[in-house]
Amino acid sequence: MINFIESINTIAVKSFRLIFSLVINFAFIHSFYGQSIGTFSSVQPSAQVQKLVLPSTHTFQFLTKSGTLLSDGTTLGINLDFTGFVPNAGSSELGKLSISSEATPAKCAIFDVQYNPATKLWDINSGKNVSFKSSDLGQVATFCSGTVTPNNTIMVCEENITSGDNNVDGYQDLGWVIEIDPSTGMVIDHNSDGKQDKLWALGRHAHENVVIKK
Ligand SMILES: [Ca+2]
Ligand SMILES: [Ca+2]
Repeated sequence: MINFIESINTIAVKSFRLIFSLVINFAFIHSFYGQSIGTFSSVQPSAQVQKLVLPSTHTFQFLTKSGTLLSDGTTLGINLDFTGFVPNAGSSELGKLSISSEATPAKCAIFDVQYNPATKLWDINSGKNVSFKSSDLGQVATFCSGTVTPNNTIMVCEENITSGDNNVDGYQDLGWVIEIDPSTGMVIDHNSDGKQDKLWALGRHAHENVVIKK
């Protein structure tokens, strides 16, 4: 628990998990580059409510929501969780946005996004879900938080260690980290055998998140 005082606060932000099938304050992400994502004026203390309460220093732009039809004919998942922006060539105004779903089976959608300086709004395309090959990975479930790596990839974390080896590869299917290349929208094949991989070497447990130190 973090106790805030009524003043300017600076915090580290793990993820924005909004509880009503929702979406993303991408203005936060943009403000990350302009000033600081974690610096804000306190909101007034109140009872917990089922709505998004923003400090006066931040704005909100609706981008998408659970159930939205994507360009591949699938839909954006439920229980949206980790959201990662991968810049295009270092740009703070053009890149890929990944949105994970903490559900079973889990999903991760990749969108092209671009900031419009004239309107001060983000344009978002219709996106598509990453294809997780069940023959390679077995099941995928409950992507909790994750990270954007220094290599401009996305790591998603399974917070689920239910036993089972559906693809009979000798590995329990669930409880791993998975790395995705947002430029291709594909799970990375780390050993070049033509099959998608989970990151076995990071170990199997209920992964909440992953942090990479350069
Ligand atoms: Ca397996
Ligand atoms: Ca492989």
